[in-house]
Amino acid sequence: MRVRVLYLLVVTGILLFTIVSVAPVSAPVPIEELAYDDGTYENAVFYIFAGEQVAVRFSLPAGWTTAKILQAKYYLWAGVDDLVAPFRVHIYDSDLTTDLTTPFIATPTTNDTWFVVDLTGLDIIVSNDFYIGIQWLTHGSPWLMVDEDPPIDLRSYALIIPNYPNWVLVEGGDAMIRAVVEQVLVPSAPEFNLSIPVVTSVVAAIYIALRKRIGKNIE
Ligand SMILES: [Ca+2]
Repeated sequence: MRVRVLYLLVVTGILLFTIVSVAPVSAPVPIEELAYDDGTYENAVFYIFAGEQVAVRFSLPAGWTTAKILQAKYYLWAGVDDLVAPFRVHIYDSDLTTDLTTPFIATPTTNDTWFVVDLTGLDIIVSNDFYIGIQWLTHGSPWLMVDEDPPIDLRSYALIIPNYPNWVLVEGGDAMIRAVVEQVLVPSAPEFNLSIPVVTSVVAAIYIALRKRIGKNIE
């Protein structure tokens, strides 16, 4: 009986060793900042009325099928009013209509630089293009800066009420909104090789030795 128990323990050890030894090593999850501006502004969206919006369309990096949106980044300026007023954050699906999360108000804490909105806790998962938008709550503030250097990526849209009640493409520049995304990797099924033909460890060596002893006992 003692030999059988010992045999069982050793076999269990071998299986665990095998599973651990073939388990895939987890690689760092890729994170990328999606940007269509060059980081310097030449113009701005300003004197916008409350309720109006600007949004930028983002595409996932090549080879990515799914991603989690970690941050929305807005390059804002206080402008002549010396005020960087709160605004409403919109994350839209690829139809530029469906909210991927309930719109919420963000209060900028910076001026003339990137204001980062943390989205990690909202668990926004996308598998297609998406939009990040700003909806003004205060007339004229904040200013959203615009990159007018070529190339113009034609990804910026504006909803200017009442002149343009539908979204229109902004052709003169790239609104300075960026997205930080993390790739969502679909785990592949681990491949276990349970045939252990080669003695590659101390445990395996003990196993072989015990098999010999057990064989002798049986004989
Ligand atoms: Ca520029």
